[in-house]
Amino acid sequence: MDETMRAAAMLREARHVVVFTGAGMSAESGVPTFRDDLTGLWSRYDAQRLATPEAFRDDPDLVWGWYRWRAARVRAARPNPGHVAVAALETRVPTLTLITQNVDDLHERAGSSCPIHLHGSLFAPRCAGCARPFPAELATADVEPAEGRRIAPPRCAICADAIRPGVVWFGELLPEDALAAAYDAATACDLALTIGTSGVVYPAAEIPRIAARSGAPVIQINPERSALDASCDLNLRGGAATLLPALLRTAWHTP
Ligand code: BV8
Ligand code: ZN
Repeated sequence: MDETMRAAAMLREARHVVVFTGAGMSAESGVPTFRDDLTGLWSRYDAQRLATPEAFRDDPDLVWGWYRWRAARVRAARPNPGHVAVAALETRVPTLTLITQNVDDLHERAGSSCPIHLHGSLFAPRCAGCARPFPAELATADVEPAEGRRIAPPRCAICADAIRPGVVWFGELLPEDALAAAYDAATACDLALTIGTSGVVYPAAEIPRIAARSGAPVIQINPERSALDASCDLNLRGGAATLLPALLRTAWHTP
């Protein structure tokens, strides 16, 4: 039986599936990944330098401009067939827990009901001082973002501190409730899919490894090798936008 057939059989039998996604999930929507050599933000900007509280403190306009540019790229993008397949999977398996490292909203726009965002969202700005949420539409009211353009962040109406992106930066703690829910699901599931992640950013990268340690088979979808290969029972080499729809078609003989 070929690997897709084996994966499809496991999917059909599963009662609680965890789907864990990374930047590669959105690559075929044209949203740059962090590490992919061709489009990886990491190679075009020093993402690890920009995605930190220190960078925002030292140069808020550069960092805010970068996130505004990324948010505009996501708004211009559309969910790809991989996102649509993940949303469709919700209606196919008894319980599905979607856990994403991504800060885009493409899972939601594809119809996934409640993704767990471990690293926050591009569309939930908040005050860097008092943490009050800031209306996303107000955060984009001024200049048009452009690659490399500095944009001064708006100020909080209550405490006058700078508005910051609602993402988790390197060196910042992940949202406690999201991480706890993700750990619980990874421990309880009987099958995990890890899709489009290099598996090197912690503690998120623990999720597929917790599923494996808890006895669930783990299936990876990634065109390249990743740090998760050794934890996976099946490594399906290919893009999410192609392999995920094929997997569902094989599992449920849908067109
Ligand atoms: C923290 C939001 C406590 C911002 C992001 C051990 C334990 C705990 C912490 C650490 C640790 N070791 C190191 C750390 C520190 C650090 C860390 O993990 N560093 C790494 C670089 C080693 N972790 C943290 O700082 C975390 N905080 O632990 O707090 C603490 C506090 C103080 C001191 C210590 C600990 C916070 C991490 C969150 C950072 N924020 N995002 C933003 O987006 O701007 S992470 C960011 O990078 C993304 O969100 C994403 O999650 C990550 C990149 O990972 P991937 O999603 O895997 O994407 P990547 O580009 O790497 O890979 C893409 C994959 O897709 C590739 O494999 C490619 O082959 C594949 N692909 C490409 N095309 C396709 C495809 N797959 C399928 N289909 C395709 N078409
Ligand atoms: Zn404030």
